[in-house]
Amino acid sequence: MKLQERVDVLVVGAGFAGLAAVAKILADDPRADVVVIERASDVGGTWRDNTYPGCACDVPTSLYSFSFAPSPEWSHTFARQPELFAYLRSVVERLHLKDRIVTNCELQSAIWDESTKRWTVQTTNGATSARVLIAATGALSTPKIPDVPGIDTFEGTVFHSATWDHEHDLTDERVAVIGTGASAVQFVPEIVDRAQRLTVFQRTPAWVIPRLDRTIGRLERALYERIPATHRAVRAVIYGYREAYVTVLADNPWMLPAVKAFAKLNLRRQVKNPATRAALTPDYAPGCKRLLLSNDWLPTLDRPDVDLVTSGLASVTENGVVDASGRHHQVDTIIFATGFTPTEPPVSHLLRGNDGRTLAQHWGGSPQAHRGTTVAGFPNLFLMYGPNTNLGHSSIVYMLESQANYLVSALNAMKRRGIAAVEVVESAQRQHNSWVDAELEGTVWNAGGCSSWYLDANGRNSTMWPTYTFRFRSMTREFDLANYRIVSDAPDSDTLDSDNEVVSA
Ligand code: N01
Repeated sequence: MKLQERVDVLVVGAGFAGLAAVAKILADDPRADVVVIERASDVGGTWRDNTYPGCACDVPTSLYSFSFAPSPEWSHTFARQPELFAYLRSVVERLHLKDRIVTNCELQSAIWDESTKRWTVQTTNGATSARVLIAATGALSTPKIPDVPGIDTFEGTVFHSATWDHEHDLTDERVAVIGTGASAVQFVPEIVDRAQRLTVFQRTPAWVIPRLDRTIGRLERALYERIPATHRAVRAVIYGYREAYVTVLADNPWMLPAVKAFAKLNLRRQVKNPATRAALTPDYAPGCKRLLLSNDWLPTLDRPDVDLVTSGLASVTENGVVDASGRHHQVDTIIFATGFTPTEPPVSHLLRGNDGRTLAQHWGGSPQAHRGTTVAGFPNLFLMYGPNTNLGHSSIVYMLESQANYLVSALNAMKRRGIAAVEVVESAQRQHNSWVDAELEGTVWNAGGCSSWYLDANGRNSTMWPTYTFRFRSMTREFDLANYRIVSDAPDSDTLDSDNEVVSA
């Protein structure tokens, strides 16, 4: 499909976030003029790109899927990547979204034009003009590879977990894995039998608890298909149980020692070598970094053919890696499982607001938005998975659907009132972020005693949603027009009067 020169609503990205947005817009108004651009050749976002061995969701799939597109087909309670990718493609088919998506089309820049009240957008497929821009580019889509001295001299193979090199055979190789986060715990147990020797570089140990995964049998799937209410009931139970995590992680951190005792028991049961066990014991509260779910990560690190290096990665040579104690480890392949850049999203460098500055310049290293979605200075811009919408306990899909409700409500408010554009007022944005900061105070994500990617360059937690997800759902149910500067179709901006009516400036 070709990108048209003018569109009412332009969505950037066709992963969970972009598909939630376009599906909800079209459900509300099937004739809406909405187009999605996607830089890759297919939809799926993170579930298209992350194909490393063992890649799976660590949130139960009944919850980690669209409420408006349930699938009775899941083979496991924690779905594997191929199934999630297939699911997103099936949603596109089911909801007839294909004609709305332009693939192989990457956003290059989007500049707000105050005179036309529209976004001027450049892409790899040409230019377009959009009244409303929805950035659904994902928070965990740009792999982060640390700048290790000597990395360019390495003569073996190097790749990141999110861009797995499937052409490369690890059989009988000496492999170094850098990082021990949510991705590493999934693929290391999958490759350990193939490699001759594995050297895992751990900077900070993580708390690990069992993954209660099971296959979903034919009968259960048939039940979900014939009586969808049963599937909805399961989803509701999982939702409630996951929300209960907040009671501990945010509201009652005094209960965390119980979680710690449980995780320690798990560690003692799975790792026999006392030195390895000591190296794998975190010194911060569980939940401060993402709690990892795995049944085979810890036993893998206890194997004699696996080295756990905790002194840190100092440099890379042409045939190996040097740890901080100066020891050289000869390896054939280095796999970086070093995560992403959520607090410095690349899209923030591509969007310019009404003062000509980029979103990254506005943020100065500390992303902030109103209700995680709109930003002062950026009229008619909606961020999916924006600042402070990430979760440590439940499904991001729930948050994305909430944001999609909010933007649909905004589009309707604009249509009803004949408004060309809305821009959140700075004081409302500030108030929201003060509230977020206050709620985060004392939670495990701020006060758990670790350094995590939830904290940005300025030390602010600009990543996590601080409380129950239903509070976000209620906050995003209705568009709060009173918190916005209204821009009418007239050439000059208008402001609100006390009754929230449009008045020409
Ligand atoms: O990345 P991470 P990930 N030298 O940032 C280490 C989501 N996810 O790809 O802890 C040495 O968690 C770093 O060490 P430290 C999920 O939200 C979801 O594993 O910073 N090491 C850490 O051990 C998750 O949180 C699913 O000290 C370095 C690791 O690399 C997010 O993706 C599944 C280093 C990075 O861990 C990212 O997970 C998988 C350096 N210079 C992932 N820099 C779901 O199922 C970093 N590290 C939904």
